[in-house]
Amino acid sequence: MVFIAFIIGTAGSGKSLLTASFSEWLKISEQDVATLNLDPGAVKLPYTPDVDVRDYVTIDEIMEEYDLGPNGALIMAADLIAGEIENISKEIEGFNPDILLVDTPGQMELFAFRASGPYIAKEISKDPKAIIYLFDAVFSLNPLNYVSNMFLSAAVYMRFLLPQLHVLSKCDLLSQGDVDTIVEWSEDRSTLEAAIDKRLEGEGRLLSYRLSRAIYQLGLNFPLISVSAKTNEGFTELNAALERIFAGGEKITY
Ligand SMILES: Nc1nc2c(ncn2[C@@H]2O[C@H](COP(=O)(O)OP(=O)(O)O)[C@@H](O)[C@H]2O)c(=O)[nH]1
Ligand SMILES: [Mg+2]
Repeated sequence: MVFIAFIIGTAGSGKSLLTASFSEWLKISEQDVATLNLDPGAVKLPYTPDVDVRDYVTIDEIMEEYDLGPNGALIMAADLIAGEIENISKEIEGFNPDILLVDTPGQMELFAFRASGPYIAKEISKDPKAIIYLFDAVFSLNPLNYVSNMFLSAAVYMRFLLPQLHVLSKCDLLSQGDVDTIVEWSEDRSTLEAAIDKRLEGEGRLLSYRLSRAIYQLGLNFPLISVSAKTNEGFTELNAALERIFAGGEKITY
């Protein structure tokens, strides 16, 4: 059985560095982990993926072959990956890890908001899967940005319908006080509403208020786990949350 965690978030939210640091951390904790890069557009990765979609699909070749620019080629690549999923699955089976961390395309919409992403997530294996959704800490410090990210995470949830963990990434870039504030918003609606009230105005305030209410009412608000892929802060909590999803709180690797 391979437990699969897809790391999803907006461009630059820290997916690739989290894949790198968290997989190293899991290895040191003697977990049997492997990494899969699903970003065909990645030029340089901070880790060496065990399985790499760039072995199957490369942006330069698509640009050349179909006479496309980089954006068109990225969209085409996202769809072409779906056709390679059987080969990718076979490669993963060869590694047979206990847990697989999946680094998804830089631009989240290429994975989350096209038909191919959920198809890939479904077809990659029959084993248990989860999503780690990243909230960029610096971006999320503004209540309006925080609420728009809640909305995006809810949209991702709706697309995949998989257990979803919510992570506040890059928390080393904020003061502990600011990290605590954002985490509190994710746990206690009244603190978020107070911040919206105090720091926003006009239509931005009204929409943030109503949107956050709707997401809370749908039960699509999840507590944030604050992590840093630079300092490894929060990895123990992230690992414990994954173990709760995958192994009922037991260790994943014995
Ligand atoms: N300080 C800090 N920087 C980070 C962290 N995670 C990622 N970054 C930086 O943010 C940028 C984008 O990260 P990357 O992992 O490539 O984002 P991706 O587009 O989601 O894969 C890079 O310059 C990373 O070095 C973090 O936890 N702390
Ligand atoms: Mg990346």
